[in-house]
Amino acid sequence: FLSHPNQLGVVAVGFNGGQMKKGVEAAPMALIESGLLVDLKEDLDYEVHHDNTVHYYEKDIPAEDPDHRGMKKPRAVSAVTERLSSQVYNYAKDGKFVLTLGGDHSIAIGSVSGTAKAIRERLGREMAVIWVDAHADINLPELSPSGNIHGMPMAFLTRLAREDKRDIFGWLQDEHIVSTRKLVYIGLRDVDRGEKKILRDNNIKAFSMHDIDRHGIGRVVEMALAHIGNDTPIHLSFDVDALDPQWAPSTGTPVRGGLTLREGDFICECVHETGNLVAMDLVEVNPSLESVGAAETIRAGCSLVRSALGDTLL
Ligand code: 6HN
Ligand code: MN
Ligand code: MN
Ligand code: MN
Repeated sequence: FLSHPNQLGVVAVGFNGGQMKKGVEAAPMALIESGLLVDLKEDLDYEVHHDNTVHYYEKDIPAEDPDHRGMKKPRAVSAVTERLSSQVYNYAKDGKFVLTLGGDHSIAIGSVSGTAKAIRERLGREMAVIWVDAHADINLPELSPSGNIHGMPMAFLTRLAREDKRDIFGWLQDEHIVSTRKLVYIGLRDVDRGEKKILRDNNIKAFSMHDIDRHGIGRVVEMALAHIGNDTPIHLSFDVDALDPQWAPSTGTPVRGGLTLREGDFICECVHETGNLVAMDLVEVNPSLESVGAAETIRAGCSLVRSALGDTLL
């Protein structure tokens, strides 16, 4: 599905407004400084397109941003993701692979919508999303326990949550939307009550840690890919908190009992092997939390990205 499989567009998104902890905005710089893009160029032979900027979107963030329907910083998240959506779209419409480095997971409203629109226009197809996360991030604003928008991106992306105000996600159009049938979760273990009902009522495919314990990661990835079908473009949205805190302690909402780093890499490798991957997000690395684990978390993040971009041993 890529017209230039060796060309990679990178967007570095230094945004933390989808949740309350500072530090996650420093992740793109930390990932890049640890050599991620150089590795992709030199070891994996990608032609990397990057504006050599970490975007903080200061000019897009409004001074006044009162809560709306329980959402915190709704206009800031909306403005940043609207901008990001067109940055991602611009790479994806040329047939380049798009890598988005977050930032908290609210930014997926921008990255996923941008890819979805480009894939519709370029190929006339609906893309699938594989969401690897401890959390489902599909809270409706009214049912969210926290009001943090990083717990809601999939609700807006599927239109289960809707808002008409242009400056609060009203910019999301039909071409940005992902079907609930084309969404698959892997790694879930902390899903809110309202989210469980949404997953059930909409028949959304979800593989929890329980499923991984029961079937093994190999079988789970096979089932996830079978659900999507083998002729569908894929956007992989990887929240580093899907990994167990043993491997990725420096993240805002850690949950014990997660994936090993190898299981995370394995998911990425298998998705790469399909040949259908068109975009990836890596989000929720927060180098300022758990200072002892920051370097390890950054290394884990780099490893996941390299795996998704085809870094296999042989
Ligand atoms: N993330 N379900 C919780 C909430 O506040 O809605 C946690 C969300 C975490 C979001 O990790 O991207
Ligand atoms: Mn998430
Ligand atoms: Mn999460
Ligand atoms: Mn919870």
